[in-house]
Amino acid sequence: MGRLIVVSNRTPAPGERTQPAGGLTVGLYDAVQTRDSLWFGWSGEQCEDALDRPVMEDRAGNVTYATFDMTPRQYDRFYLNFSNGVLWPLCHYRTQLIRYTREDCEAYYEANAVFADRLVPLLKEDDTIWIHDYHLFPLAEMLRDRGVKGRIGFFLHIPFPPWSVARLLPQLQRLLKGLAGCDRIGVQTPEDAQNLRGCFAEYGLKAEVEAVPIGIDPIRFRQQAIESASTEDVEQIVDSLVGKRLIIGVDRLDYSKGLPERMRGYEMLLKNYPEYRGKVTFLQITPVSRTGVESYRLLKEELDGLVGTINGAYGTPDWVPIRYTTWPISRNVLAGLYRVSDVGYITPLRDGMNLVAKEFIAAQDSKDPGVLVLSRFAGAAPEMPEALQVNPLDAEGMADALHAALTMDVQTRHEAWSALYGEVSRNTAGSWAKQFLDSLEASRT
Ligand code: ADQ
Repeated sequence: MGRLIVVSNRTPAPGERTQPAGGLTVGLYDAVQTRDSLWFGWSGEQCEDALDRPVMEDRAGNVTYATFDMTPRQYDRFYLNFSNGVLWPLCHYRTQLIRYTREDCEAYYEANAVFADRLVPLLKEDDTIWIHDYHLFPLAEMLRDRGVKGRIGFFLHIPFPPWSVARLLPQLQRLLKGLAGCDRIGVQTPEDAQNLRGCFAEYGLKAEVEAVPIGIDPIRFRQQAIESASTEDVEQIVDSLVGKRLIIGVDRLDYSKGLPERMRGYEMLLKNYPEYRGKVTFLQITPVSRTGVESYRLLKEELDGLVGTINGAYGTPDWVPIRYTTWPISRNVLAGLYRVSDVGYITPLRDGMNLVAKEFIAAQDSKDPGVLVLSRFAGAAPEMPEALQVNPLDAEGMADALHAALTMDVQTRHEAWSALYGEVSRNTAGSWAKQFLDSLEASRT
């Protein structure tokens, strides 16, 4: 079997290579460890003379990490402006937030060409290439143009919108034509697959699109949660709750995650069910991300204001309704916090998958499991019908679901959790990568 070449915008930082920190790194961890692999992408560093600097290689176990730096212009235009200021809002159905310029679009293609130029000399004939995510839509075609003949697969971690939304993107046809250079394209849900196929069809493009939902490593995460729940860090937090029920939310600070709507749902719980005042705590852990994009800065201001308003209106000298932090928390502590929580409150407006929902389930104590309140717009929703599914725009509905979760008897909780844990264990990170790579191998050479 030839090597596996993984290409993603960023490669895992050295500290994440043996201890994967989340999302894509966890998903690919097993796949790259069990086979001779090369992981190629941006180092995370920027410098003016980046284009004159060589690709750096670093071997750890079965994996060679090949990384290169970006110029500040590439970082601004390719990464911030086009990838995260155009493609991210488009794919999350937030068309009002798109800030398109032709110069950013060209910079996106130029940056992809740099990926291609730098990757080609590292490739061997029988390599299988697996490209990840929206930063690199055009890369497959650019590799083909440079003579690459081996199998190329692509996985989109975020949603793909229907034609009526996608067609807002100037040069959509060019983008999809680049993507069609792949032998196989994986997306998270059947809805995304249908949308993407529909867009290809509009331009008469042929491509193999398949829904392959990403999973986690439930055994490893569960073990982490069990160990972490009895550490001093987690016990201190539990002690500080003095018998209050705990609702937890964990997300990057991103407008796709429905954070203001989630706050309003919780506020409605306190308004419509006053018996919970002083008896419940909502802990929202939300490290800031992409602060270089204006819409993220505005969201943070909105959220800071909303949390302050709700805490001011309902809090008492001895009770804070919402505990809110914009600092990252270590994965270990996070796992333990999920385990000691009564409710996982995970309500994105749109999400490719949402691994936090799966991690929350994996972390629960099987004898006394917590309840998952999940947005029906998370990619995880079709796989998790036993969660209490909500529409994040419906604050009353969210409050009712929180109330249902907080009053659910242990037998009902156990039944829901068992079904959810069964699904999380069936469709893991390992089986996701295997399923995608098997179908890629089965495609044309
Ligand atoms: P993200 O948008 O980053 O990923 P998510 O799927 O929830 O969203 O994955 C985040 C990962 O980071 C999880 O493993 C989580 O534990 C971790 N994480 C989140 N908040 C954290 C915090 N405060 N501190 C520490 N760790 C934290 C993108 C898509 C998703 C898709 C994934 C994987 O947007 O929809 O599920 O890729 O395909």
